[in-house]
Amino acid sequence: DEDGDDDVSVAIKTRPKTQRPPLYKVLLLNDDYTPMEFVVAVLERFFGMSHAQAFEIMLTVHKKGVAVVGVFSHEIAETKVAQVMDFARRHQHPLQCTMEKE
Ligand code: NFA
Repeated sequence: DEDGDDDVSVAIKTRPKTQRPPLYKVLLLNDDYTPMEFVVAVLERFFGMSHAQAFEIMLTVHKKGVAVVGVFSHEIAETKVAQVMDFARRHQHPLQCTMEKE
């Protein structure tokens, strides 16, 4: 080149920032009154769990106080929470379901 120096090139890999939408954990909370079988039915109906899976997660909530029952987009998580809360209310159980950003 013009000044006589040698050109030395170093290739640097750049990673284009791929945008992923945030995910939300849907949580089920324990209480003293909702029947265990009702919670199992909720997990089967709204979260597509097998009976065995649902029973296992229900027991985790019962013993630990809370468990993550699924991870979804904001819109799907909101829908799940609304479905569970509505189903519980209609059956007059105090079961609580919430969501939080992962
Ligand atoms: N703790 C409730 C009971 O003993 C069962 C339950 C489990 C409620 C998970 C809410 C969530 N009947």
